[in-house]
Amino acid sequence: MTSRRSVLTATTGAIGALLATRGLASATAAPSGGALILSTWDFGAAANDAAFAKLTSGGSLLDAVEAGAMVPEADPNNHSVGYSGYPDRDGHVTLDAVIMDDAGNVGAVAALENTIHAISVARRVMEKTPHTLLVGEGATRFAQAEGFPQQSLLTPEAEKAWREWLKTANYSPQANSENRITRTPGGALDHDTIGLLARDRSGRLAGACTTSGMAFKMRGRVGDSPQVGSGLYVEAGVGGATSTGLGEEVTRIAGTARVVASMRAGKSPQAACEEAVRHIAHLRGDRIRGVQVGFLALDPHGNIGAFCLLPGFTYAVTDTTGRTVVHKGASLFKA
Ligand code: SD4
Repeated sequence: MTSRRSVLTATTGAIGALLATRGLASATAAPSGGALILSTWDFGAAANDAAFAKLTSGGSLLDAVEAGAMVPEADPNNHSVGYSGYPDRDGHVTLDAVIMDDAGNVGAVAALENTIHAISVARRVMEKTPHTLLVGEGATRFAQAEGFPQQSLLTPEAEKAWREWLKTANYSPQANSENRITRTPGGALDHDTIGLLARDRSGRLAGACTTSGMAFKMRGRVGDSPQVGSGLYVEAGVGGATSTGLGEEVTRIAGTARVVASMRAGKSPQAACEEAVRHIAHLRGDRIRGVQVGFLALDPHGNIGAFCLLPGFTYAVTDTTGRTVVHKGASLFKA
């Protein structure tokens, strides 16, 4: 179902000035009801299919979101999740991931090296340690000790792009690189994150988020993705949310915790995503010109929300029959 409508009704202050110069997008309403699996970007479709297959073959919600996240992690053509991710500026591929169910069980890794399936290491952190997040060398050693296969994640293609980038070392993240085919080191290929939310027929929820973060990031940089309440948040009886885009802008507002808090207070998933995006614009004004951030949300009934700063964000929705459709996210700004 599509309907044209205005996203914002009243605007004031910094955001009002921004909108005056940049124009406000008309929105396409997110489809509502009946969604079982929801994930970021075009490549989310294949991940949703894997998650759906796992759910319908008797897997748990955690099994499903893990299986979904593993698809782009293993894809050598996806240059910023898992294997073949673009490295940091020192040439190291480092991965961030989080997995969470709606009972507050959560595990995460940040700056993990040498293991393709960061999401599975995150799950192992959740299941086998008293902690919620392991980082850097500690995360890498934990994965090794747990028997995860160790290998270099830097492919010749990603190394070539990094060496090309080193010539200018110009760091300028570009919006919507996730869906672009032509990619420029330091620009277009700088991030591809999958955030995935799933629900079962009884309304229980779980989510996963995995990425290699921004290409050519500073060594040690961790974005929103592995941080509970930024890249992912899930709460029983309320809903779940995940994010993509420039992680710093999500982290500074604890974006997905905010979306779920709005849902807890009675907002629909769509209204909750819009509120969070609007809040970033209000806080950051001109500093988020050209920056993309997108949120997805799912409630226990299968109602979804999707909203972003700039046009170009896409997301994949799988319904209870297993049919998957990729939609364009409505955006706050026209450009
Ligand atoms: C990050 N949010 O590390 C991630 C990047 C991303 O699609 O979402 N890319 O900032």
